[in-house]
Amino acid sequence: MPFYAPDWVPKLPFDVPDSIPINQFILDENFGRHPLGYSRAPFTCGLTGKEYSALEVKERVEFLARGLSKELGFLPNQGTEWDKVIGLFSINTIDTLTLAWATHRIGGIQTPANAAYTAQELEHQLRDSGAKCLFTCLPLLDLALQASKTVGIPESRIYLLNVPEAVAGEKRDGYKTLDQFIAEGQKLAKLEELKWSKGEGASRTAFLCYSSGTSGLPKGVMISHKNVIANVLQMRTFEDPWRKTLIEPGNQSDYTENVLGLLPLNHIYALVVIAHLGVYRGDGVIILPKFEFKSFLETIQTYKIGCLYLVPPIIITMTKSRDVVKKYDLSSVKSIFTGAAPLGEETAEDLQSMFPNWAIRQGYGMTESATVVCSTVPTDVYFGSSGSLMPGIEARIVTPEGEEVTKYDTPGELWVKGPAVTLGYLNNPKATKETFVDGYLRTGDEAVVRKHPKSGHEHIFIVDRLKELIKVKGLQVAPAELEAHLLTHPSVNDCVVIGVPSDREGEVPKAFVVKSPSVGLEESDKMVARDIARHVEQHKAKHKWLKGGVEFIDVVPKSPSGKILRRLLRDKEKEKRRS
Ligand code: 4UU
Repeated sequence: MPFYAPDWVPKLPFDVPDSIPINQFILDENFGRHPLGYSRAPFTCGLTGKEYSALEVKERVEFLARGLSKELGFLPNQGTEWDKVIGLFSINTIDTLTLAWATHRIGGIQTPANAAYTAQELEHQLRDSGAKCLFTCLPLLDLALQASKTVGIPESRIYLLNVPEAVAGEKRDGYKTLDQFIAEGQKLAKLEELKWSKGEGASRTAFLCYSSGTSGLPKGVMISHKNVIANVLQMRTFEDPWRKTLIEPGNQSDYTENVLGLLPLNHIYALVVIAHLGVYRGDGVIILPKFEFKSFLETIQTYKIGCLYLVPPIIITMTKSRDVVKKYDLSSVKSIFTGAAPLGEETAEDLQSMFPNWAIRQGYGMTESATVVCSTVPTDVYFGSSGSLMPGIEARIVTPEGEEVTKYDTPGELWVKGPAVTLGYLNNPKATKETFVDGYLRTGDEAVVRKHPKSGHEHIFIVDRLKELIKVKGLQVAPAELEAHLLTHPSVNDCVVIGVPSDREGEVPKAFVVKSPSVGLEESDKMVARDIARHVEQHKAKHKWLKGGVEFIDVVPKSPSGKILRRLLRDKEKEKRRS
């Protein structure tokens, strides 16, 4: 028995367009977008105040597309999108989406990498995606050069996005900037429009974001133009009815507001929800390149931000620093939205006690479902819940035995179907087949449906994770990736990595290691553990470090078929923490 969006959620106002690129949907007023001339500046830098109006963004996208086309020889109607993959490795900037949309304008793909990556991690994505060039920024230039050299992207194809001086560091000449592309593009002839037949928007990849899915190494998730357009339309339709009620009557801005653009734009949450949905709706996205508590609070105050898009660790920082938070005027905030990892009920209550007027909302989504599957609404608050399904989504809860759950409060794996479910993993038919089944995405998350005690509405609760994935501050850490890396250390004979609870970060990775016989008796466990942890620190992004520790075991518990029994270790660890 599948379930759907509840009755109070409006139906989608029109069929999801499937023959246009994302940039056209987001920036063209024909598709129900807020009139360009009247909306807020889509992107404003929270540090410098520099902004581009909607009309400027539209123009810059067009000029940048011309410049890119000339430099790289990428023509809108020539070749496939796989010949035109453009890498992005940057902190958030006010140009990040201009670059994505210009890439789409010429029928290309953007593959955005996590700005916290090491050169080695970036290298994996660049090689796997077949990126032909890389846009980066000054603070990350050296890492970008290192990675691109190894994969054969020439230095002449490394380009720079502008970042505020405060975070840029030393100036470096010799790399073409996004503004130079735009200046050149201004002098070039108009490009041909993309000529797509019906359905092409549903089959052509627009973004290639990396996710490890239910197991294994990070894989390229093929996100189509239609996927992003669909989710923007779903969220807008879902949110509009009550969002209008949050805005004061008579407000000329027509229920648009400033929203916080702090979360990394390479990650699906910020990419689709903050940037695409925000700009489509006419909101102003206030971009911050990194999290720094005081500048975060100052930015909310200065730009009178109405909606804060957050992840649980930032909320915890706020609730644990009441005195600092109180010094700022955050009265502009009407709602906060959190996702990417579970928000504990107690934390939600703490935050609510600090700000009784704020609507605290939670959303649940995945890279593979690009993006939001369900979310709560301010009119039906239920802490711990991930809310109701978006319009157009069909969901099932399935037990490990393959039976469909029909009762409340009974756990099973959440399966979802809908227009934003992505095309699968690049070059990985096996993983695609396992995860995308009969049009459904198997989320690897365990869910239950509960009835709201007062309203009686059905709510989805994500209660556990069945897949291997670890979420640190909402960011993905793939155990298989760390395990493969640990095995390259001479002291490691076998190992398994699991996530253990952390107050601040949600979860952190912990390694269970079977020592190699070559480890000398004179070496203390502490020294060996330290050395193993350092091996990770030298090669992996900070959120992957073994903050949960290294514990030595005699043997990795495995099933008769050789499958690692992670659950056994997780349960043991939970027990240990309880006692
Ligand atoms: C418990 O994290 C994301 C997407 C986050 C997102 C998207 C739309 C949040 C709010 C929103 O509206 O994507 P990935 O691919 O990095 O990680 C996906 C995994 C899920 O499978 C689940 O295990 O992250 C976990 N997750 C959550 N878990 C995501 N949101 C939640 C949540 N509660 N609210």
